[in-house]
Amino acid sequence: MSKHCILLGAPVDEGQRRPGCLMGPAAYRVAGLAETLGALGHSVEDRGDVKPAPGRGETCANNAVHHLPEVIAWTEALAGATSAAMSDGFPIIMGGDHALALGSVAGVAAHAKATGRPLFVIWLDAHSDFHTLTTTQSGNLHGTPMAYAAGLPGFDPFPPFPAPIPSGNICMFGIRSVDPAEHAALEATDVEVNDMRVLDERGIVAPLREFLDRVRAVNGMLHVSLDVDFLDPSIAPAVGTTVPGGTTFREAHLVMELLHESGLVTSLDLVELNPFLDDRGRTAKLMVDLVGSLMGRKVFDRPTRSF
Ligand code: B3U
Ligand code: MN
Ligand code: MN
Repeated sequence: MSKHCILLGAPVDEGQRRPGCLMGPAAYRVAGLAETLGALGHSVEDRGDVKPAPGRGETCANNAVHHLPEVIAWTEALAGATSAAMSDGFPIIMGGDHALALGSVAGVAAHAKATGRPLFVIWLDAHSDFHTLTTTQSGNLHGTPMAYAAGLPGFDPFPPFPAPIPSGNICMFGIRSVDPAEHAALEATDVEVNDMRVLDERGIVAPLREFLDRVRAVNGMLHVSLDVDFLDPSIAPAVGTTVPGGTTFREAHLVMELLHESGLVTSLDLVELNPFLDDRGRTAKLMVDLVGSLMGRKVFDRPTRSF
């Protein structure tokens, strides 16, 4: 089924300390994201880069936190742009660091609330990004969006999250770096954390299919948040926080193909690409190829599994 894809540039760099993610949207355009989608039969509308309002000087008790006003301004701007795009088509948010998901997931949640459909999130990442403003020690707000979306307390200067996502609707894959405070917070929830141990033992297909079956059973909407560090750094070097032991090229494409086959995905974030660290554009190109698989590219048509 062809979709109307809406590209939103989100050159967010303030959620971490290694400048370069702000070049991400340009790199996706250069790597041919729009052309890839067009070749698959989708219509594409590039709405350009979202522009946040100036920061308003908000502060919080944790002195480690940096760029709080700027990230709040991004959150507001991206929530608005993403919920508008949800009404018009299939938003693809081109990051930008993962702090952009504070806004994109808020926008998706506002839209889902208006439609009355339950929202699910699949978090493809080495990290759980489950810190609050209180627990983060690095002060890097790209480590917080999943806790914000799950409605955890500790986000006071932020706009209240429009419709907190039940933690049982959140499923993480690729996880291999979790701080102690995130670990404790996750244990108190129903978030499904498929760390690399699970993937090594069970493979990626079974837990993914189980999750997709749960989404389908309640006619849910599914937001995909794809962090470059989900991938092993040997194939995706253009990321500030490399964590060894990530998913392989083949696992990542398989995840995207299964997500496509499910027909459930309604929005997508592409985050943490830092083109300054790339090797002749190979990470940007791999990310674009993965979007191709998510949006229907396949070598052969196969009879799909009856769910
Ligand atoms: N959990 C750590 C590390 C981290 C989270 N997300 C990324 N890195 N990319 C933190 O700083 O919150
Ligand atoms: Mn992340
Ligand atoms: Mn990460």
